[in-house]
Amino acid sequence: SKSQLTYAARASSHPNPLARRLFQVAEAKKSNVTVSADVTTTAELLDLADRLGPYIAVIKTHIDILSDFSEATITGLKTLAEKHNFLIFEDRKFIDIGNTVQKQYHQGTLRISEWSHIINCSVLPGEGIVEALAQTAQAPDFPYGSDRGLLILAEMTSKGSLATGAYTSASVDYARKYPSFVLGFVATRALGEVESEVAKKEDEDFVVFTTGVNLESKGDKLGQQYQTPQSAIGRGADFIIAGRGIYTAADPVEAAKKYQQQGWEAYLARVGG
Ligand code: 6AU
Repeated sequence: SKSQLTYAARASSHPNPLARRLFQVAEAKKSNVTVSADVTTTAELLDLADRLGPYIAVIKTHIDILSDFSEATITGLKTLAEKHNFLIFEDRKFIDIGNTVQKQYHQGTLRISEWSHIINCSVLPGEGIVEALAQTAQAPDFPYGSDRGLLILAEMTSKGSLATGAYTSASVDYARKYPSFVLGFVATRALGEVESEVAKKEDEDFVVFTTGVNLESKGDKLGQQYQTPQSAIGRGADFIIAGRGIYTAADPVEAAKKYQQQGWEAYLARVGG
């Protein structure tokens, strides 16, 4: 599968411009780390983004947990993304009928389409959610061009997750049906071999983001389950997402460097480098 190839090779061959950019950033910065910056004020978010920026490929936000979201949040994030060459992933997990998610994505208070390169959705509502988000992002008058993409939440890391079986298969089906907008998956493993109603194309190259990555802990009191960067990348993760393992560490910069180094070594081992 494509996970044996280097990020540079995948960057040069991938049909999706945003996936190409993602792999280029990873290669340039030698980082496959996404930091999940789950802090609750704009000042903390921008401070983390600036300090961790050099060591990460992507920053993942939960913009609706900020107590003071404003224009300054958007401007700050965009400026730091350019300064440090990282992409922004808003973890909004859209999960509704097409008409609603289009408005949540492209209008509304949070203006997600304006600043977030990557979004994610659940396929619980069915294929229509993917179709609706793709339609918005690929409309001729959409202002942000091909610089936007979707990850399908195909599995979850929480104990007792119901995102399994037919749900995960449907995630793969829809990714294959909308390859110009779907970058890949949030999942705990590569999904290329999952049973799917849609035939696999030979050059298929979905990007796998794996969350629930932590070097110090096996889980939390609310059902989160962790694995290490090595295990995640061994199972097929292309990008590892770490939140509390980094931002609650005594020294978040040192922690980010440690995840960067371990994530990169695991990637090199996988591609035989
Ligand atoms: O490292 P943590 O546990 O502090 O944070 C994990 C982050 C959180 C979750 O909302 C998110 O990853 N997450 C997701 C995502 C990214 O969609 C899916 C999932 O199954 N589990 C999970 O923890 O911001």
